[in-house]
Amino acid sequence: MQGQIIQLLSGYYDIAVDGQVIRTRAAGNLRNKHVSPIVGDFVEFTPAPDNGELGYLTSVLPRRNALVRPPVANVDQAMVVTAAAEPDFATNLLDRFLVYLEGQHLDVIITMTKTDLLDESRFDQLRVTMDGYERIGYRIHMPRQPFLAGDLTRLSGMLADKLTIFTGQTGAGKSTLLNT
Ligand SMILES: Nc1nc2c(ncn2[C@@H]2O[C@H](COP(=O)(O)OP(=O)(O)OP(=O)(O)O)[C@@H](O)[C@H]2O)c(=O)[nH]1
Ligand SMILES: [Mg+2]
Repeated sequence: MQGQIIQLLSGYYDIAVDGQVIRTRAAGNLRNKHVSPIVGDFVEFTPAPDNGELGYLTSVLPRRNALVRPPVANVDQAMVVTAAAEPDFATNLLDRFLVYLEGQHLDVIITMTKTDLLDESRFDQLRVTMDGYERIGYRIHMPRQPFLAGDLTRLSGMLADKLTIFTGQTGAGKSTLLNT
């Protein structure tokens, strides 16, 4: 059978197949091939027999791409989470993330968080800056207030059926956004 690894946990590989998650271990021959399966890998596995033992992951299919830190394969797109304030927005920091992701040939969505901390003039100023990024091809998510239902629906629409990584400076609001 084939599926996609969604989690690695102390030697176990959890594989998603048709909306189900199946826990497997690596087969011995896979270890000898020096292949380290990572999250996002499409793999072949032998399902568990009915005696309560786990199934075996037998091979890793070719990767479309692979990131190193954290290790994740077959990524469709990246969400760069960038704070409008606290920490202050800086184009050079955003650009560094974009350069790395362009090098990986990933589509990018830029999400601006913490816009509630801006007054109107600063918001308008940053909106002009982000319009520049939009003109060169980036999708921008920059709501005037964070976490309004309609904006979240639009955002989750952009994530549908895509393996998306979330990245951005510490404190930018990645966890808060994901949890919300
Ligand atoms: N005012 C405001 N605060 C926010 C918003 N989003 C996140 N925060 C706050 O910013 C702080 C950092 O948010 P996190 O979600 O932990 O940031 P992170 O990107 O996950 O950070 P790391 O896990 O360190 O990489 C927390 O105190 C959040 O409550 C927002 O839209 N507005
Ligand atoms: Mg976090």
